[in-house]
Amino acid sequence: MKPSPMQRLLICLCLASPAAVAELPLISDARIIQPPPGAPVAGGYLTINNTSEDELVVNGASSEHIATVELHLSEVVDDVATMREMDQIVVPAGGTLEFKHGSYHLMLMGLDAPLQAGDDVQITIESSAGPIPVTLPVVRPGEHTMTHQGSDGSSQGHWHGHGQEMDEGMGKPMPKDMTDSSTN
Ligand SMILES: [Cu+2]
Repeated sequence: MKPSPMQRLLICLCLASPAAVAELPLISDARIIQPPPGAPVAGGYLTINNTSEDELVVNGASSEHIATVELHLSEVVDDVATMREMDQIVVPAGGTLEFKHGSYHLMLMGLDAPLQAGDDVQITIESSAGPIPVTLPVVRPGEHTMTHQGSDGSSQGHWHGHGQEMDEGMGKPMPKDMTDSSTN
């Protein structure tokens, strides 16, 4: 007897789901750069190693304690640093993708409490392999990272705690050298 389309579908689903669960990518170097005091946003970084034989599509992120977590890509267009929200980010089969300064990052927005070095933030990354739970420790800006802070932490704040990625909003260009002073 030939299997009905519904039976075939069920067989496919049964075969597919255990593999999908087992093939979560490896996450390393997860971290959030401690934002300046009062900043409503922060940048999160991590490295995703897709060990599976399938392309991994990252298509969202969320956190219980943070209003909005977006996938962002920083880039320099016509000498101006901008960033935009990505609907999805693809990590090829067997490939590694590094979220880092000046490139892909998690944009944590609407922080209701200050993030301090030593805190841990739980973020769930949505992907084609299923939800990926990640713990991101908050760290101070590294010495290798230039820290550009505005004179007013509560101002036009859309920052990452370091230079070049400051931006007032999605895709809206701002001069790279807009601010360069220490916190008052
Ligand atoms: Cu961003």
